[in-house]
Amino acid sequence: MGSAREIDTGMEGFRFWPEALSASGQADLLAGVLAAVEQAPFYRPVTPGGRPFSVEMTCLGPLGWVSDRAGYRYQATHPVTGAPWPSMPARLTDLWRDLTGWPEPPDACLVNLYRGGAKMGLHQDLDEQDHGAPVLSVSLGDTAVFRIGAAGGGPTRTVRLASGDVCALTGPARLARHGIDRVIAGSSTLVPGGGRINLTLRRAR
Ligand code: MD6
Ligand code: FE
Repeated sequence: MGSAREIDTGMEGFRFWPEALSASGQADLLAGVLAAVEQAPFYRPVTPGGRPFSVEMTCLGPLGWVSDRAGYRYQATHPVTGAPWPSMPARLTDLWRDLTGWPEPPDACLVNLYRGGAKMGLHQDLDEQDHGAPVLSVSLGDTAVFRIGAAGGGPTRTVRLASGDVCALTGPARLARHGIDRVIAGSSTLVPGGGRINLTLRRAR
């Protein structure tokens, strides 16, 4: 992996690259993502229990993560349009290669949009086949208060994720519990219409 700051989360493997993307790098990446998303509009999924997420979602790449009454899974098509997910911008797959050093490219990128008080409850990323592969997270727009704690329970701590920050769950932290407590509205002007966009790159299969 590239050089990262190790944050004391009580477990090894949470890696943090503050300001990994310059202002122009953030703008270029966001433009690429928003262009792709024109073919795959944000939608609001529901949990298996039928509760709508406060976060809006879409995906890029061969596979996308979806949630509905039938459960959580990866699938090759957008659940609303039925079309294949658009491909990931090359700068995103380059970032994965440069920071994770993982020998295979990501095959799924979940795009989360936080607006108007949206947040995400504590969860583990468990739907991927190989939990040995890292998950890489790129933050764009408003700063988020990210909460993380060990898989088995115990204390959690928070880390602020600002626009251009990148973090990864690797090794023992790969199955950490994590979520977004809140997003600080108005802390960035990057995302048109305001809010935060988070990209998580994974190896789903
Ligand atoms: C978010 N992130 O930042 C939610 N998952 O909007 C995640 O759920 C996440 O940041 C796996 C690895 C890193 C993450
Ligand atoms: Fe997650």
